[in-house]
Amino acid sequence: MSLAVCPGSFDPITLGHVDAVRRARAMFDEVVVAVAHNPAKRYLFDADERVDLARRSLADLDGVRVELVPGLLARYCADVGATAIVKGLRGAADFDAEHAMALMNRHLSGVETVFVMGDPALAHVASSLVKDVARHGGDLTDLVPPAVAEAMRRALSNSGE
Ligand code: COD
Repeated sequence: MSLAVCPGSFDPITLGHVDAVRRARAMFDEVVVAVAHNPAKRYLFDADERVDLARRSLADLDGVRVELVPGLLARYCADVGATAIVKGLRGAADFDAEHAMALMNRHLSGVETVFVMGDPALAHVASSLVKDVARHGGDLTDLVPPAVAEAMRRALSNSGE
């Protein structure tokens, strides 16, 4: 049984993430979407909310589950016997950011990272940009699943942003 781990912040999960998870599932028997922590980012949603939104957005995908992964991703991958980490790429900027992480994860646990090219129609979709669109009252259709759009509007109105 092959197992892929798709890690990310998912703050929040977007249609670009969903596309990458679908592509991972087409190659591996089972996929764990690992909601992890990136210290470089300030999050809109706490970890439990990010997990909940990811679960609701991926509920129709068989063989895919969502887990909160505190601590080192490489340790989690070794613990669960992951076949590979799978990351989506939008372009060269993503590759530059991912290259060192892939080498570090391999150094720490021996796990390889497999990259999938995302749908070019979603290449502009990033959680940070989507949050900016939401803050300014823009249309979130075609960017995030409907439950995520609703949660973003609520979170931003509660935070007064
Ligand atoms: N199309 C295709 N792929 C996409 C799209 C899109 N439209 N949008 C995003 N993606 C991809 C990104 O390229 C990335 O590969 C993945 O989806 C997740 O993106 P984000 O932005 O949600 O997540 P990041 O980049 O903040 O995730 C960083 C991690 C949380 C994975 C990293 O910090 C980590 O592994 N943290 C755990 C602690 C650890 O082990 N640290 C050492 C790392 S070497």
